[in-house]
Amino acid sequence: MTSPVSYELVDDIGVITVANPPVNALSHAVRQGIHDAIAAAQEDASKAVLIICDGRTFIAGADITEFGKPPREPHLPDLCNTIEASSKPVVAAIHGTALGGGLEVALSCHYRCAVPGAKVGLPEVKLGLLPGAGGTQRLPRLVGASAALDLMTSGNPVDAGQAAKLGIVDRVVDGDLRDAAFAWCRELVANDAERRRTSELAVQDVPAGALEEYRNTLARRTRGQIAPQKIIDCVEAALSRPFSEGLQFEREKFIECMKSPQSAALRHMFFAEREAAKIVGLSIDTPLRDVNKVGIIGAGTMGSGIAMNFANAGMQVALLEVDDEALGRGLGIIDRNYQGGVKRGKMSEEQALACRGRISGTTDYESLSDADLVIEAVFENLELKQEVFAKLDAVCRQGAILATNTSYQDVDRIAAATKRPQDAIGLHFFSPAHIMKLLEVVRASMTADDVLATCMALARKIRKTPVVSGVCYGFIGNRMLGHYAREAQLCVIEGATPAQVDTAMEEWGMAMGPLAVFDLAGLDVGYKARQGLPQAERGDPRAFRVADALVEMNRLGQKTGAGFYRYDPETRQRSSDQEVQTLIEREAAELGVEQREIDAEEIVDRLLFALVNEGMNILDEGIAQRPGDIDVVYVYGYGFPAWRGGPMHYADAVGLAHVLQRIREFEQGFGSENWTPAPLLEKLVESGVTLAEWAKSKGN
Ligand code: 3H9
Repeated sequence: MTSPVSYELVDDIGVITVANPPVNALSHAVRQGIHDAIAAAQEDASKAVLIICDGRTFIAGADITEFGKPPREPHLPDLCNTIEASSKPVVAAIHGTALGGGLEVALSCHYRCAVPGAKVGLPEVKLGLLPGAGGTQRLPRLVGASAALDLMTSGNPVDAGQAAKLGIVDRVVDGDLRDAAFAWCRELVANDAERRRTSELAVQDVPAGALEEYRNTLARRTRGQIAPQKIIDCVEAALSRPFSEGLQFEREKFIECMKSPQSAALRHMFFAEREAAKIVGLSIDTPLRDVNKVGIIGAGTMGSGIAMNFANAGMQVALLEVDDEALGRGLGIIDRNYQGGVKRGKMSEEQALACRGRISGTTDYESLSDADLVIEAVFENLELKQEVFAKLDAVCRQGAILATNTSYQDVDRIAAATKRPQDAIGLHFFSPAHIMKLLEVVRASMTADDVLATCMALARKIRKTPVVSGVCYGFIGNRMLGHYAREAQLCVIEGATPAQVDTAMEEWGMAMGPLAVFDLAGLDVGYKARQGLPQAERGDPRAFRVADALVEMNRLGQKTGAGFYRYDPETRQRSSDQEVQTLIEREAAELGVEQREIDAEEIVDRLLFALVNEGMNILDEGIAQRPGDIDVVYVYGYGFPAWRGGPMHYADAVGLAHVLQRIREFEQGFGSENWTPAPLLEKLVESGVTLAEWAKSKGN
């Protein structure tokens, strides 16, 4: 097999070229190749060595697919030491992204240059890891402990300009990178430049107490996660120990992280997110439709947020409302959102103006006649949505994509209101639509392949994470949420306080407890959705007694200052409310439910396993393509902690047999109406197969 690393002597420069597409990850063959090339350079006539990469990027890190497999020499930390120990100056020439182990290789070189568009960073924390090839020891020596901590605990990359300011790269070079790097190598040789070894630099001390303060702030920001704290441990070691000891310490901490369930969950999420973009049975060569002009119907909070996504990606947007007053309100929301973005430093004033300039308002359907994509975001009502689609059918050009942003309704029935159901699709955005990453792409029974492929590509263009869902009530996310919400509210009726339910879930890792989320979304939203359903389809009537009563008391949640909680008008801080407690006890008494103590474990298991059980049904019915897709929906759309890996990965992690056992206990205790084990779960447990194995066996 040919090596992905080549070495050649060009005049007196030894050139190591890495060519390991797609991202030049440091597979065993790459590590071996660089190791051999450095060794060869020590013996030949080269006077300097250049490490450069082919393709779209410099080395983007260790090869994540090798994690968990038996390690093979040369190990990356040793390779970095070998590079640094070279008797000839080594220069890294960076383009694209030098990430993780890739940056660690560069930090081991004696000099670094980069093109202006390059980015560098240590994103290991996003995989539940820490830089494990000397990064935690070399970066603080190069840029100081404080900047190194920020880079490593955020995991966010910096651009070449910032990297130069920080001292990570020495030169930002214009023009052809190879030519510029060559010229620099010659200059270094001519000047008999020293071998600058980062490991030999002294670490700048930090003020007393600064690390502890950093630790505490980070503990609050990254609640429950172990890798960020271990990064601080390593920086502490860099400050207090000789380099070699620091490196040893880093190795131990890296291995601890690597073996942790948190890293397994985050690595699962890394691949799940990328897998979700792939559609089973759809060729990657499916032609795409051109989308330059987008129409949005309905300028409420949702429609306005959706419009901003497309404008931010450079597309023209026409926002349609029934009259000028409603239109003015919608455009006002957009103005305020852009002003907020500028204030928070998310975009410059000029960028905001340019984006806002791409959005025009209209009250006339005719002005959508040249749109390439129209998304309706009107009130959640089937007849109304069908009416809108019929109007679109009349005015839109042939080939335009007609999308509905419905959260629950049957996309097939909406599509049937047109004579072109093949052009119809669901695009379910999450609120606030200009911020939330998730986009459920609902494939209706007649949706054409090129419509689906175009929407998946478009999602990436507007920086969303798309997941394909089949048609069913609530699609993947909200259908599962119904079961989670039911259990949360039943726990309350049975004796847990709203605060106990929310705290249990938040301590477990959810961004926000379920009842606080309902208050945030508005209790009237669920209320109206329930009213729109036939009685038989509303679910367990005991579950919604309290929420319905709160709506009838005009306690709609945060927007009225009260819902399951009372809210401070200034800080929006929630506090428990005796009035709600009295209401709960009264409803429980009327239902004949004897209230009892419910511990956090029961709350967590009931809520999460209700999600998992319905997730299994969704997989069995083919509504979701694979378990990882469900995990992406929950992590990107519902505040599920990424370090738990989404509900389906979590089920695998705690063991499907345990999940089934708990569900059977709940079935015994609470009845089979809410708790019938999903047939797929029973089947997997019976055959001793994990969900991940099952997905793999199906080729997913
Ligand atoms: C590390 O370095 C640990 C060390 O400190 C210590 C070790 C001892 N490995 O994202 P894309 C695949 S931890 C294997 O769609 P983009 C990816 O799965 C690592 N495969 O492209 C996808 O495959 P497919 C630290 C990888 O242009 C394909 O490449 N580094 C890796 O949107 C294209 O990826 C990181 O965490 C990898 N490292 O974005 C960087 N990276 O086509 C992780 C990607 O089959 N990578 N693949 O679906 C990224 O952030 C992005 O991929 C990158 C490109 C920005 C580079």
